[in-house]
Amino acid sequence: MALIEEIRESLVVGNAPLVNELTQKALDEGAEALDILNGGLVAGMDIVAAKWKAGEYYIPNVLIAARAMKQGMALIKPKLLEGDYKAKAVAVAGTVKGDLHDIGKNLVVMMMEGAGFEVIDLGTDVSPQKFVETAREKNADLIMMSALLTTTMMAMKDVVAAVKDSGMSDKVKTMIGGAPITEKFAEEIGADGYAADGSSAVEKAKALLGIAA
Ligand code: B1M
Repeated sequence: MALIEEIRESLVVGNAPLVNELTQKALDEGAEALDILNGGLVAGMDIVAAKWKAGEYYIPNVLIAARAMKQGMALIKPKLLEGDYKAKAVAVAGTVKGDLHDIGKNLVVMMMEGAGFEVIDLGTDVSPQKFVETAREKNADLIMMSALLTTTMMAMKDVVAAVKDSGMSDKVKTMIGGAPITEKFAEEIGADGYAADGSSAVEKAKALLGIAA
């Protein structure tokens, strides 16, 4: 099996040390960082996402694979930055103000990164101002909010309003998710999109930004 295919397969089974070793080997042998990214890491995460969607994989499988991907990414990132690699789009992600739950948000961030997006993760308890300021500073295309508490859901509305007030609505789309969130709630607060899980978040982000699947 070619080295890049081996990276992909090792990622699918979540073998982070092997992904690390094979990625380094591929770089040492002169493989292009972009080929490792697309053919190995992103392709591997695509398989993981499909397995998750099909119910073959559970959350721990996804987290373990995503961790393996992060290790490979850390090795190739400096090479990518030397070249003219451009992420599919830039997203700013965070759990909204008052909410400290981040397991689901981290999972979504990893899936987005695995799909080739650059994600600036602001962590938890993020204020509307912080979302907006960061989106402006990083010239982001998308703001991604997570909430797990019924008491913090409404903070999403404040972020949507802050984006509107900032005059960036044409440039920055908003997407929301989390256990208590629904499509209907997204419509009610004027968010551009809603996704139920990590793989649908990737699909929705691509659809909102007009990126080919
Ligand atoms: Co809390 N908690 N918690 N908690 N906690 C819940 C959410 C709760 C439902 C438990 C319960 O009572 N049955 C309840 C909320 C009730 C409500 O609001 N109706 C609750 C409560 C009440 C609280 C506290 C208030 C408890 C207290 O202190 N009295 C407190 C609040 C703290 C705060 O945030 N200010 C609290 C604290 C905590 C811990 C710190 C102990 C811990 C969080 C640790 C952490 O995240 N680092 C915790 C946990 C772990 C949970 C449960 C058990 C699990 C949540 C989780 O991680 N799920 C949860 C009960 C439950 O859900 N069964 C509960 C797994 C995760 C992968 O799923 O986050 O839904 P989820 O993410 C999914 C999707 O929702 C989606 O994709 C993910 C992958 O499928 N998704 C997005 C998420 N974000 C998205 C964004 C997108 C798209 C999709 O686009 C932008």
